[in-house]
Amino acid sequence: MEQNIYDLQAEQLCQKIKHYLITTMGRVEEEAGDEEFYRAFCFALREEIMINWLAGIRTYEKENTRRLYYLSMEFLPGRFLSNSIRNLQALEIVQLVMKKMGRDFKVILSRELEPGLGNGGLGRLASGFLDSLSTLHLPAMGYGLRYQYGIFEQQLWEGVQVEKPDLWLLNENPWEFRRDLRRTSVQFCGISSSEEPKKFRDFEEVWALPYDYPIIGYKGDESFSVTTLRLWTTKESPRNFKIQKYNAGRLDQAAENTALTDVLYPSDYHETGKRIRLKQEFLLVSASLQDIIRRYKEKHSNFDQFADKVRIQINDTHPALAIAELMRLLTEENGVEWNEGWEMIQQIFGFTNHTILHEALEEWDLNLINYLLPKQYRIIERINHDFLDSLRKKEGVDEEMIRRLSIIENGRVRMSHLAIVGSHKVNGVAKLHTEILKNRVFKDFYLHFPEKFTAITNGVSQRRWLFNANPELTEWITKKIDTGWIKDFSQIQQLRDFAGDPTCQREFLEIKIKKKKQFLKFLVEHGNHRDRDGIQHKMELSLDSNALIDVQVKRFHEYKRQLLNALHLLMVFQEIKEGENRIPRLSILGGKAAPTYETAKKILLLFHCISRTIKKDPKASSKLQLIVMENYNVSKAEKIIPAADLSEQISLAGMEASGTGNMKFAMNGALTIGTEDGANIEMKESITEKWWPLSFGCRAEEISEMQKNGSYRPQDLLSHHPKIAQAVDLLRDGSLTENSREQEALNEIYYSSTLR
Ligand code: 26W
Repeated sequence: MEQNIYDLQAEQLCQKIKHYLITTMGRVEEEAGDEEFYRAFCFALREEIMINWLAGIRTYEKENTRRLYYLSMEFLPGRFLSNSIRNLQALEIVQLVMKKMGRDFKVILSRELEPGLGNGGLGRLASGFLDSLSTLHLPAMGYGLRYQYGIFEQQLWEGVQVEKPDLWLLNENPWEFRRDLRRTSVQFCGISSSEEPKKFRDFEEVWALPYDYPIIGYKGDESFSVTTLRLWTTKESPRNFKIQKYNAGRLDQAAENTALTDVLYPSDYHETGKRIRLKQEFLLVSASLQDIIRRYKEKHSNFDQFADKVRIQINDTHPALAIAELMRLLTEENGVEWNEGWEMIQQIFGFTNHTILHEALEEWDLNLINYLLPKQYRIIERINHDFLDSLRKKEGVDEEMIRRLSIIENGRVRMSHLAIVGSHKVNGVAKLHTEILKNRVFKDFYLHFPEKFTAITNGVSQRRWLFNANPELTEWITKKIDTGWIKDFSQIQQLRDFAGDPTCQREFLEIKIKKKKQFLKFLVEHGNHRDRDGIQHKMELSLDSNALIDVQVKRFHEYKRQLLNALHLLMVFQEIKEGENRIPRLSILGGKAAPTYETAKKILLLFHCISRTIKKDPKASSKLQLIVMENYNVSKAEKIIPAADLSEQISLAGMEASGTGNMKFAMNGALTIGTEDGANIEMKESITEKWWPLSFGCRAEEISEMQKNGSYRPQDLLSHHPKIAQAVDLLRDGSLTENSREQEALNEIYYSSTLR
């Protein structure tokens, strides 16, 4: 009976796919390539979710519920198709369709180019939230930018990072819906006259056009919800092109606004201060807020309920201008009084901080803001003025304290201060991180507004990282504890009852081996390395699934300490050469370096040199292999993480705000080697010390101590540990390099890490 229903549904889907092939691509089934088939398949599947998508929006409208809006400059949703099929519990039907139509499901899935509209953790977190909000049927929406080019494609030419444009929009994208009716105008610049200071003229108008993406929640036993991710673009609005500038021979100026959403800024942890970036941030903020207000006004004739109906979360300071822009929209365009408006603002906004790195804290040049956003600048001035006035009324606040708290200081606008002042809650992304915010980074704010600060530890979507990425382990878990964990991950605790059972242990290890084999197969089929001219060559594996798979995948950054991993590999290399018996180890490294981050790029090059050196040594290569994976992204993560035995989370304590890779590996059964940092600490707490065998490095307080009293002396370390010294020496003695460019890079790493 059930088989018949499946068969019928599969047959219907087949008909729809054929229909789309013909009507949208002009192709018949037999002649359609994989790319066309992929697209037609998505179109057909899309039909199945439209009713739920619309119904959800209708319900929220009818019930006039409070809405949560998540504003973020970055989203990293990963591929849509596979995750959506799994969430819809449609895998069996789809597999049947593929069989009927003679297509290879894996090949079709891999046709999808993932939207890399983010740098790393912060963007992935934003997408994870949308997945959860959708699964939990909560009335929420994400707002971001539809960058024509997402995070660059990383190529490694003999270990040198070469950045190529990310072409995710090369073909028509079946997951996006262009919403012409929701087009919004955003204004920059302008001058005001002294008679009417609020009236601006000669401003620059930029049109933002939204595309909507359906974020499909997990279906479970009930029905599923679809949440909207709305991304703005300036590219598709012909009015943004300035023909007069073009005629005057200034193509750059003519196209500045059509190009505004062209590229994602690829420097995480580093604020750029660039004008185009400020324009991008304001575009997101202003277009989204106007959209939010429009939606509210469809239901209300005044703003009395606005602060009750709207909540806006700002993802780091990047959208913090929303505080000034909403204040302007309320008071200047919707007749709300200043004080009332300000009360509303503080109820509406929440602010999440994601890093304590000083270089990453956004500050804008006052003149730049005043020039590009004169209206908003005046509002910021007034907000700051009122804020400082209220502080002055407090006891014990001197002018030095005022300077430290001021939003505007020293010719710069401090976006984190604006965000804190305008929000009712400020959250760090793990306990330790929040403590550091309270006691160090935003100490003065915490002193005056302790009630605002709160810790909300990050999470990940078990649906993408376990349910979808590891069907074998999913099936095993579900056999033991049923499916409740797919929606509510706390239920995974029930597995404890099985942990000591030898049969369960064996079953679990069998699955791990299976995932390792699949990954190794993927490496053999797709893993290439490039020579100095960028030409790809097949990669050879010297180890098999018996090897320990040791993985560090994340952005390249000094605080993430990939360098320590490299030095450790050199030690292992030496030990094997000296005849020590070590278990075979396959070390996998992956991650992008910001294009201007020279040190990170040198560390990437070092890994290449180490990998090559090991490969050339027959004895070492029978026990050790290092593979640097090009262009680490969400899709690659889905393949690597289930196969890992060891998860490297070895940050400089205090610096990794939370970390989320740590959780993805842990839920796939890898052991963590980790610093007591970010969410590692809380993971260790809940796993308990007993089952956390691999703690690594100093704790945050020890690091602070060392920094305070200058007691970190790498030379002492080297003189006490000959094995480490021997490994570190390889950096400068020429044994890893083949040319002077490489040796210069390694020398720099050597001297900057050992001379202090
Ligand atoms: C201004 C440029 C810029 C862009 C992105 C500066 C800073 C960022 C992010 C804050 C970098 C980031 O992704 N931070 C990571 O956020 C994750 C989600 O909260 C945390 O798990 C990571 O620890 C944190 O490094």
